[in-house]
Amino acid sequence: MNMENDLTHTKGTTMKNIITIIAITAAVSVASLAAETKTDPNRVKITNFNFTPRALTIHTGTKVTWVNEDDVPHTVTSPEKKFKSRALDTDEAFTYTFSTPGTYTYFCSVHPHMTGKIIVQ
Ligand SMILES: [Cu+2]
Repeated sequence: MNMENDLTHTKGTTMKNIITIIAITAAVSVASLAAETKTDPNRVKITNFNFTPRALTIHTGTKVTWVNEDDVPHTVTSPEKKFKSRALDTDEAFTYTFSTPGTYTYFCSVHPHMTGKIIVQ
């Protein structure tokens, strides 16, 4: 009788520990997912002489951040002169807030074959 009680008690404790571990794991996954979503959406990476994503769709009033991850300077230049960054060195960023709907093309003035597009809705 006594032994049976002990066994039940041990089982209960183990189960509780497992549930606690699952709960902690779930919380950590949610946290890392939130961090990813937070850093990403309105960011354009400049890597390997490309703007990534090449076309980005955003809502009116959104601030877009370009980050140069290449080891050569690039610019973010609007052909209609709506916005123009200076030459961005490695890890430097340029931001612009799009307050009017429309399609905005841009290119790198150092490497004009590098082009991208922001679609503001
Ligand atoms: Cu460039």
